[in-house]
Amino acid sequence: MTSPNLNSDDALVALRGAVEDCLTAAVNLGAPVPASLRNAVSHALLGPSKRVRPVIVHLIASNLSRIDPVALQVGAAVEMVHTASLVLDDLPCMDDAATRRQRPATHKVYGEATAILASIALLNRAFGILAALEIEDAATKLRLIETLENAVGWNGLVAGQELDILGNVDGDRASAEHLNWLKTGVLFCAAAEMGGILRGMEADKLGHIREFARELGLAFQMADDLIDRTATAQDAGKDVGKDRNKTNVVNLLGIEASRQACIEHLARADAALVQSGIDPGPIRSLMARLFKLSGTA
Ligand code: GRG
Repeated sequence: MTSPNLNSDDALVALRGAVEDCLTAAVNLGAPVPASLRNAVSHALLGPSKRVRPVIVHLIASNLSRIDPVALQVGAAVEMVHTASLVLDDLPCMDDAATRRQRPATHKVYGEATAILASIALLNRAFGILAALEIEDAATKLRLIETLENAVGWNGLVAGQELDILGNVDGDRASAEHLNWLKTGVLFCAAAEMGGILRGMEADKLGHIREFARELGLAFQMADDLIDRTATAQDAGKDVGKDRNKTNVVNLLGIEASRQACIEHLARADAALVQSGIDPGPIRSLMARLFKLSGTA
């Protein structure tokens, strides 16, 4: 698939369109799935989203003049894990949110039991997609699977959520940033690293890519917390004000200092990106778009 001006804003829109098509195809299995489960999965996965994680996979994996079907599949797997986590996060026993991706949260439409099952189905399908990737090198495939598993598991998202439920740790910036790392940074890092693995990057370059994604993820979670404090639910497309009583970085530092810290994370992300040797242009365009709503771009 060729995409002539992938280096421009238009090309980012085209890439997001290709990501949407890939996700839509991924849920149309053709297998006899109960309609309620299929609809719940589609509702959660295909709602309006920025698709930042699959776009990152692709921008790091591929030559920017073409859309790469394997990078799209890998991005779809990461997006399914992310969506599975959002469905669980919105449940009454977790963040108890009513709106997600400009729609009622999945459990509000399909009930809690089906929402949990939809989340498990998404998680499972993500690894099925990686296992079925059309790449010859089995070792590469295993590295991709291992990278994603590390990000989801009890060293990653699951641990972050548990700490969040426990009500954050020591009430200082370092522990709040550690929580941000687990809740958001690890999956950003996995997305970027999986892109780097597909590109065949050497270990030292992959290190810069991980550093880029770590800083971007920290900035992104901080921006998400700023949105929770400052945006309307309509602009955010999800519940806001849920974190008012949490010990997160924004509540610790205040809004202006958090914006500044976010800008500093983005500057460090940019420096690491340049060191990785990847053309920084398209990822810079992506970052500029992403951080508009939080007032940090
Ligand atoms: C077993 C997959 C799994 C997870 C269990 C529930 C859980 C552990 C983790 C949830 C962690 C969580 C909700 C982190 C927040 C991440 C975040 C910044 C979400 C918003 O992401 P966007 O803005 O959303 O990219 P869109 O809708 O654009 O994709």
